Amino acid sequence: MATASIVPNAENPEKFTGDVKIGKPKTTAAGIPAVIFSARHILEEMNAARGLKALLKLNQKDGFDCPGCAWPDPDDERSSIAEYCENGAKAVAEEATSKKLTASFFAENSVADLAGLTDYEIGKKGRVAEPVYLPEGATHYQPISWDKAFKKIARHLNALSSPNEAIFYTSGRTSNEAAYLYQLFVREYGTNNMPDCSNMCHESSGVALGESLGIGKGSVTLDDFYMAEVIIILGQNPGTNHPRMLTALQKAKAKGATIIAVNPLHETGLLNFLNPQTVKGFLNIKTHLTDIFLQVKINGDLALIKALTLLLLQEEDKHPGTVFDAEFIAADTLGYAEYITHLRQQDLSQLAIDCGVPLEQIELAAKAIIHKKKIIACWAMGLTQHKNAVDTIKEVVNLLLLKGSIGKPGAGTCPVRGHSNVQGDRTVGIFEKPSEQLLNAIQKVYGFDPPREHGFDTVSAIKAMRDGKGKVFFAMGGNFLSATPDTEVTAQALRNCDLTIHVSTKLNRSHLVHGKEAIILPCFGRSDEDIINGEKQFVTCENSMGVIQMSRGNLKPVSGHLLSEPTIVCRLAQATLGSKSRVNWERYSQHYDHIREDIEKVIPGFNNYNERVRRPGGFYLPNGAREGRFETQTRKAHFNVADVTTQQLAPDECMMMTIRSHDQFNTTIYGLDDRYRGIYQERRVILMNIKDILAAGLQPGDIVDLYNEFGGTERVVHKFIVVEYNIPEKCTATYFPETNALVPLNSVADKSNTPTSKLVILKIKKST
Ligand SMILES: Nc1nc2c(c(=O)[nH]1)N[C@H]1C(S)=C(S)[C@@H](COP(=O)(O)OP(=O)(O)OC[C@H]3O[C@@H](n4cnc5c(=O)[nH]c(N)nc54)[C@H](O)[C@@H]3O)O[C@H]1N2
Ligand SMILES: Nc1nc2c(c(=O)[nH]1)N[C@H]1C(S)=C(S)[C@@H](COP(=O)(O)OP(=O)(O)OC[C@H]3O[C@@H](n4cnc5c(=O)[nH]c(N)nc54)[C@H](O)[C@@H]3O)O[C@H]1N2
Ligand code: SF4
Ligand SMILES: [Mo]
Repeated sequence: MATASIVPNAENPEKFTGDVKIGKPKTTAAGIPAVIFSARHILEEMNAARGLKALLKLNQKDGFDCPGCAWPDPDDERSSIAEYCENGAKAVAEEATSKKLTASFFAENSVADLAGLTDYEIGKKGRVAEPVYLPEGATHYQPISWDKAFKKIARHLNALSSPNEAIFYTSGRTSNEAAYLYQLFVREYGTNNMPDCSNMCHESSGVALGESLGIGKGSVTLDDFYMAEVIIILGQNPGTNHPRMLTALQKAKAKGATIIAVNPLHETGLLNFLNPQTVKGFLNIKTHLTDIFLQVKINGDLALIKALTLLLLQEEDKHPGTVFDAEFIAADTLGYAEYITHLRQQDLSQLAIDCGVPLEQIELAAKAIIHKKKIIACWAMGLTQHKNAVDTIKEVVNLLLLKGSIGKPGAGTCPVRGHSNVQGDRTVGIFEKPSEQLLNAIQKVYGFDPPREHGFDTVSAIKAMRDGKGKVFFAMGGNFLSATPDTEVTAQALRNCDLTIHVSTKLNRSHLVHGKEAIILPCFGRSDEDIINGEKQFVTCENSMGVIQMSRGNLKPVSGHLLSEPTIVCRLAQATLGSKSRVNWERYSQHYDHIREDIEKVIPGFNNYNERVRRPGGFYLPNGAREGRFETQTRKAHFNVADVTTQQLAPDECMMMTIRSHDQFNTTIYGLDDRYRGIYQERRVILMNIKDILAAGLQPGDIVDLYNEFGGTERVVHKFIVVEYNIPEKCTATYFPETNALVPLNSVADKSNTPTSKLVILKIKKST
């Protein structure tokens, strides 16, 4: 059986081609090329009829929710032919492919053979078409019936000395219905070990917003964008990761908003936009999006925001009552005086040095904000995946609070979520730290005692498996091995397990680095038609702005052996819990309306769920912060005081952020090009400032190895090509997941425990 070679190393996940082509970064996003690229991806994976059938229902009110990101659909006008972007089309192509992996594929290809492929090649293989099982010591996955698979898993789960030895991961594509049943099963089985992708994603936002504003979600709706005076976009690359956000920004600009972008890179999508769905776009008339671009150093954001609030304070001192919203601050917030005292101790020029942005530019940004009252702050992974992420996000909130820019139209917080239902999964109970309210509701409705002890999040789950405390690993979607930090450690952790199980649509590396035994359970994706007892079922999702909508796939599944995620959970629960269970799993599996009837009883905000979700466009969940109610313990919004910390670097060290290329969805690699950044045919690149390249005695095009020594352990990845790029000095960028092996498991954000994937200390040495 293959072992060591399976771990991504110099050759994996992406083989080093050495064949990089460097062009000029693009200055305009989308436009006609985007339309052409979408079509190409669709046609590579399926025939035109199937492709068209899928695209015509993508993001339509009677169609299915895009399996890409969590950006919301417009509440009102939707284009009837193309309410999606290039990356949405790629996500559909990836999922709705007509290629499939049957028993003969697994008989012909050993696990070791498959592990030798790149992630790109693995993704191109097609949908997993039937359940497969890898017995202990075997070299090939082999077919297994659904019944036998469930029995095997149940036997393992029931043999554990404690339910806390099992770990149940969730990725963010799972529907509300599946996620709700999954957490219910896991809790009735007896554990809160429910790590999810959110632990690596917006957990820091959840913690920061929960503590400061009383709700761990954003407060704005899409309409707020069109009323905003200023939109600040921090640590986010919407042109690639939330492309339809550009349409919202374009509309906001047309209505007079000023856009400020904060990013170490001049990301194309923040510069100019050609909307292929408008006449202007078609005629090549672009919209200039960002008015003020602040090129911060990696993790310079806390210092930058503080510099902005200090400049606002100076103006308020000069003209009292003209800058801050005194009435709002007095009525609705706590901690203002302490924050102002702290601010007065700050040194403006030091803050400018700390964030790496010239003071004149910060002053320009302050000027754009000073007399504005309707400000929206958007952010994503550039803020959340840092040691001080929670404090940085709270500093963004401080700015909004000073301006009274929360709880009113055109203003508020907008953490832009990643996976299409990551927010919904959390809403319906996927959380290793469940609230007492949730547990009490479960107890009341079902009559069993859910466990109260908090469970493992992603990082602690890896440690538990590494240390032999986690023995069965079950994943509802995702690609745990490649998405998590410290790849070698995670690989060993998974190998330590007795059994690893993945409910998946596509083959990925987590199926190839496995426990002693392993099972893959193939499921429907968003685009698949799901018919039970002759009736078409639908599921529901929550987007980044708290709208619950239905999603109904319309494509014939590639295989008759797939099950839906809700059905898989019901059958797993029946097999594992048997007659002990207090839940009527059979009823849930007969019609998803029954699941929603009970979600309504357990989760606040879902009243009349079945009726309201059938209305075109769905419904908004309640949101205190949006309505100006702060559901913190004090019933007030909280200012937060946090000092700026700067990274001390030795002369031969620099900082590395791991980012997404334009041709991937997380660990799914669609292609090897990063079109907007002008990098083609090779993912093993490191973007560096020319001064750093020369100071290290290197030249662009050199091949280097990357080292991290956090905690006294040496981590290394080999063969990366040095690319000269417009990035601040001492800052570098590489693609996720190739460099996850360098992200230390123990380097995490305070409070949220999110791996610090945007700041890894690096040493760079020429490859020998
Ligand atoms: N096509 C596509 N869409 C996606 C995804 C995908 O992989 N592909 N992934 C989905 C998921 S799960 C998520 S979470 C989102 C991710 O969406 P993003 O957060 O936009 O994704 P990243 O590539 O991680 O980009 C982070 C951005 O932050 C910047 N950055 C890094 N460090 C810092 C910093 O210290 N300060 C500041 N100000 N900026 C910084 C980087 O230059 C980059 O522009 O996208 C979702 N949508
Ligand atoms: N270094 C570094 N690491 C990171 C990040 C980073 O920026 N830098 N970002 C982090 C973030 S923000 C996130 S969200 C995580 C992502 O972590 P994950 O969510 O675990 O990873 P994905 O790559 O999104 O998972 C892709 C797999 O999900 C399965 N899948 C797709 N659709 C479905 C479906 O409908 N149902 C089921 N059951 N399975 C499906 C397919 O088999 C596919 O191979 O990665 C994190 N890791
Ligand atoms: S913006 Fe996101 S949700 Fe919308 S079509 Fe594109 S990938 Fe899909
Ligand atoms: Mo994410």
